[in-house]
Amino acid sequence: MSGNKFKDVKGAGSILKTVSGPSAKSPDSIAAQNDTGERLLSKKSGEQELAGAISHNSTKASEYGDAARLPTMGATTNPPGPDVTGSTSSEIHASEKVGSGKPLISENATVTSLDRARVDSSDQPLTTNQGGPVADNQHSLKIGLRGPSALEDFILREKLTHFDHERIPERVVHARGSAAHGYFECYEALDRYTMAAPFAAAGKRTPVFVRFSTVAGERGSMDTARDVRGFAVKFYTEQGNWDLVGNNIPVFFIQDAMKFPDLVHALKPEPHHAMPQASSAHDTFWDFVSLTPESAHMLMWVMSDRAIPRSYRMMQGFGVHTFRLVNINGESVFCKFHWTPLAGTHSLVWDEAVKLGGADPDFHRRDLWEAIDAGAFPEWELGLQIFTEDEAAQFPFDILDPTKIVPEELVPVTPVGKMVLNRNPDNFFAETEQVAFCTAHIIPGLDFTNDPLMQGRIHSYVDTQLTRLGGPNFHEIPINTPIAQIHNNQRDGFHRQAINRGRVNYEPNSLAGGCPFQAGATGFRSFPERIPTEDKVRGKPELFADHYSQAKLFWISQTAVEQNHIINAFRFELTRCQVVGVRQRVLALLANVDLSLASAVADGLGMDVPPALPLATDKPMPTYQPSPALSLLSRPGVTEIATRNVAILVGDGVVADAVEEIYTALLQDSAVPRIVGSRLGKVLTIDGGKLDIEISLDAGPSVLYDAVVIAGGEESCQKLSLDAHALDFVRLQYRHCKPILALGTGADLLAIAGIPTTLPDGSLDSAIITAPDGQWNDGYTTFKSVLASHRFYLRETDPPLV
Ligand code: HDE
Repeated sequence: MSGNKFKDVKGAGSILKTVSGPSAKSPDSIAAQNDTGERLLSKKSGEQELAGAISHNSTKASEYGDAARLPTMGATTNPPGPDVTGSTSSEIHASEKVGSGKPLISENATVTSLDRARVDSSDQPLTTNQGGPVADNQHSLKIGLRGPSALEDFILREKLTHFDHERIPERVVHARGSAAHGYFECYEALDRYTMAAPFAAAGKRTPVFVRFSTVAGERGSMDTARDVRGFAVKFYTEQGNWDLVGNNIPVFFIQDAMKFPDLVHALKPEPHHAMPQASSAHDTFWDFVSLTPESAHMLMWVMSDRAIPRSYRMMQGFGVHTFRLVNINGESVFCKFHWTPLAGTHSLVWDEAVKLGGADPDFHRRDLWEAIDAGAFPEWELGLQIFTEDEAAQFPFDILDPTKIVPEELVPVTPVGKMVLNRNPDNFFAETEQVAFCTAHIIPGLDFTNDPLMQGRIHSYVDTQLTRLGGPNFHEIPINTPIAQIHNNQRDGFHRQAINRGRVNYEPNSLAGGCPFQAGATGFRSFPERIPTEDKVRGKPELFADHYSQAKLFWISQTAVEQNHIINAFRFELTRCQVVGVRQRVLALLANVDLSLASAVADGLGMDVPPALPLATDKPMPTYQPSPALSLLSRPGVTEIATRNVAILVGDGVVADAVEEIYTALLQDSAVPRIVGSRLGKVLTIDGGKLDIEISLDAGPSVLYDAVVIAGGEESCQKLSLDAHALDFVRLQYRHCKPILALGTGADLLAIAGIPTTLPDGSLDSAIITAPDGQWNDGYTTFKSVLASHRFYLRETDPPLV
């Protein structure tokens, strides 16, 4: 072997050089036979072998014409040894930092579970970010105890610098939100429709991270504003991440991405004085939407109780757009996604939502967190509306129009799986704030449609992260990494974490054996939808011009209670507007939806209904029969009282036995009782004992509870009646249609507060339940059943009596 001539010499020879080499000789003619030389030789000769194995780009011809329709797998060949595709032959040297010295082959170690990024500091001393121990965390370094601070104080400077940069831009919309981990479990394999990984087999579980949000408010705004709620689900599948970035309302305001910035500008606080926060109740919003009549349908939903959910756990979610499912044979059907909460759909009442904004701006965040930590895991069923292109062509609306639903009477919703949220995040910023949802994140088996709103979203969500998360490597932030492997030739950029081995960062290549090679037919392939010959054009299809028939459908599908709430919501919003012309235009829009609605709203504004807005089309529009599925009240969900908050009002002289027994009964029913009194500390019980107050009336006002129990005891009742907070408490429980259980003389408090025990029609208010102190069992059973149905709307009057 020619290398022999270098035997026993020290250096490795010319093979060490990183540039040029012999023209045709084998590389071993230029290396010494020592360890270094051997390693370099094996790497270099392996490279020659690899390059030789791929003589040409064998898939090139398949890139053209019809052949390109079926992508071919890239040419690949295995390297003769792991060192051949490494960056450096010195990688065998191990250390605590560089690792074992044994390269990880075919693996991306950045995609392992979040455990890789979790930190716990128990039993650890304080350090700098460089890991240096910090001796004193109380003082900056000064020249003398009363002297100036030293510039060299790198510990102070690191601490302040990090602090100074702790904020990132909030999301431009959906800034306020809360999230949780969980899983999706498939009921049955859906392979006849889709090869999407989460639907591959019955019982298959896919991890998910779900973020709920409001749209308009800033990051610190209140949870209970009237607003659409975001419902974004990230599925971590073995085929990559799939993000279903939906809302709790199945339609949208606009029909084309071009109008999104205008819509959001009009909705957000007005630009001159940055008011109002988290609210659509201002002129610019109503100005824009009344000039954008395609928003009529969405406005009906947003003015309904959907926009003030009782809990994230009690609202539906929708994918909004029509998507495609694609099976392994490349056959496709259309699909709409529906999430339905097993707890039923339930809402706040408006007066309560407004007051909650002050009493607990974190109401929904707290509710989600507490439920999950308590083991009452929120659950939703995923349902699909599946229909063919031919069926879609017969619908009286365009399935590409995001202002339209596909009524359930036309295409039923088929349940396909269940989502369970069973784990709160460890760290709000690292997970909930840094999670990056993106409509472009889809996986084989799913595809987009030409909905022009969706098409714009495919661009926007990646784009926005570049500013929000500081560059193109946001996919490497632990919450965003898939559980699937990531292998490509993207490199560098701010905050890059992956350390890619080897010198190859391009494709096609032979020097890395062609790797990573294109997946070909097993990779994501866009559905080859046929586009008829068309002109390039800016415009909308004709059916998009039907702005009102589904707004009407929504209106006629609501119960009387819900219709009243919608009327009041329009009144509230338009009252907050100042420009009469804007109010008038909204009334003119409503006149096209329903005259009784328009005139009831006008009545609340002291106005007459103006002539209806001109229609955008003179073509006849479809009429629909009411769809009961559109009423929130049609989905009561489970009939249990788990997680409902129940206040037990007590004062000195309370009959404690009954309180303690009811407290225990509520706990047994998995409800959340709290003993509420004028101030923290203890109250004296009627028999001389003491009872602990858990929260005071001012810190825990009525709106925080789903129901109240007024404890018995003459003195207790009298003491409470002297505290206006207690009187407010029971009045608001009444006004907000919540069940009231009064034990023994506790009922006196209701009379003092002026609460009627009969309904406006003279019949008994069956959600006001009285029971003797010692015999509360029957009363409790009735109380529970009213509480399970959430609200007793029969009590509601406009204006409220109490
Ligand atoms: Fe979004 N939307 N959106 N949106 N959206 C964002 O992405 C956008 C739309 C939705 O919890 C942003 O990461 C455009 C419809 C949710 O992190 C941004 C258009 C629906 C969330 C963006 C729409 C949504 C967002 C802001 C019209 C219901 C919160 C920060 C073309 C199907 C996700 C971010 C989370 C967030 C753009 C319309 C839902 C700017 C351009 C319709 C749930 O990229």
